Amino acid sequence: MYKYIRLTNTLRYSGERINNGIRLCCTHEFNSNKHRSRSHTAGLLFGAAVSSLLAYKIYKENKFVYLKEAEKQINTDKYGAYQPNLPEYSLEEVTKHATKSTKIWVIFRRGVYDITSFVEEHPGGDQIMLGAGNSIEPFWLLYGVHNQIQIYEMLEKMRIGNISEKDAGESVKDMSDPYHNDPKRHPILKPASVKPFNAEAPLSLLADNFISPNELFYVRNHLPVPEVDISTYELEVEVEGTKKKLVLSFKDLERLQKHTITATIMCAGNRRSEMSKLKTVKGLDWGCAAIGNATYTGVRLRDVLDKVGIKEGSDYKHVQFEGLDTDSTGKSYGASIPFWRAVDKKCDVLLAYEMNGKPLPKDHGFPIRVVVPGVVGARNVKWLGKIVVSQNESDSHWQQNDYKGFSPSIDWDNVDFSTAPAIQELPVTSAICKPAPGSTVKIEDGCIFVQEFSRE
Ligand SMILES: Nc1nc2c(c(=O)[nH]1)N[C@H]1C(S)=C(S)[C@@H](COP(=O)(O)O)O[C@H]1N2
Ligand SMILES: [Mo]
Repeated sequence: MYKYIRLTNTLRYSGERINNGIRLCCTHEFNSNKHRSRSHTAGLLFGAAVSSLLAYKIYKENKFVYLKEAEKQINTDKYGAYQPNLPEYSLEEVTKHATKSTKIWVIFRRGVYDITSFVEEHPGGDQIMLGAGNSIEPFWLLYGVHNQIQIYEMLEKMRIGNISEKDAGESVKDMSDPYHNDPKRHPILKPASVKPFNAEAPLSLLADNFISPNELFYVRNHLPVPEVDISTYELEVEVEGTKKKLVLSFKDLERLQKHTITATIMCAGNRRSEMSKLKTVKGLDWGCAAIGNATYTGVRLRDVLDKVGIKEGSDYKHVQFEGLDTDSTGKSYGASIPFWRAVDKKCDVLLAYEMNGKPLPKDHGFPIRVVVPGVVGARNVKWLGKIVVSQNESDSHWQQNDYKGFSPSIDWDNVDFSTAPAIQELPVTSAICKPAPGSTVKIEDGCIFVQEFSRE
């Protein structure tokens, strides 16, 4: 329900839905008896149709933004460069320093660093531990988000020496770019990070379509996009603690009863840039468009579980999903949802192979992704490789040490992830897509026209 929308701190507006948006009228100057309220229908209500001319203009503008982003390369050559005044270590020597008791050393380019104190002060920083006693470069190639001057500066403060010339570059010698399989993207997607690829469409275009076109649908990848051959693709289904097991090919899945749903998927980080205006929030700086609404076709998860002998009412607590995308240690992206949701017919949890009537695009999980209507994006696992019915939640980093909510008094120095439940449902949200924030609008008869989305 909405009654008032606050656009400024001093004026109140009442809104009236007209076919493709809302007419907002200032209730200070105009008859306040005219306030109206109406309930939104469930799902995403994107206002419709704006002239293609405007769309083209925005397209061009954003193409430019995209190009500017791509050019914004930072020069980091001086970090990790050889420093003649510091001692030299062999790789063998560095590998002896991989735990807190021996001190934790890492290599970056020619530099050797003692990061023990950093690891102690940042308990959540376990990704840096992947490189303990060796080079962190293979991991940094994977997590492009680290490519920031502040991080290089911080590392350089922990510098203790140089790696010997003989051993320098050893760990990245045979490493091609792990992102070389990533697909081509529509240039209108504004990347918040390129490797891994994370991008949203301009907010104003989001409001043009109730169903978000595949090309404009936001992309949130934590890792490189895996290359999957549909003819050899296999989905494993396991029931923990039993011998029940099923392996399904893509054709097997296609043979099961086909089901189509319309669902909204939103990233938990959507609108983080607005939150950061109040208090800096760690993570990708998403605008308002890390959300999309699509039709998905595939098979119900409950039908697949039924095939392995698991029915509604069975005594299990969670269903875990593993993606085929892996980090440099071979660990895959993973998440889980409560068992009851996985088997409840009304919850419509789907293993989707089509998005908006087309085969699932590579960025959105080709050939199979989980779609969990009403549940945070992070649990909608893409490139699905394995399903495990279990008494436990997924032990993945993204289920245990990320995607959890804390009170404002908790910060990165005092956060204990084990104290909060993993996010499943997200709160209701709505945002004005047009006019854009900060733009000047024409007031007609005391009213302006806005287009918005809401997600319930
Ligand atoms: N395998 C896998 N599944 C994943 C992710 C991922 O990185 N790997 N990202 C998750 C997150 S955080 C979100 S918000 C959604 C994004 O889905 P989309 O890229 O199709 O919009 O996918 C989820 N599923
Ligand atoms: Mo997300």
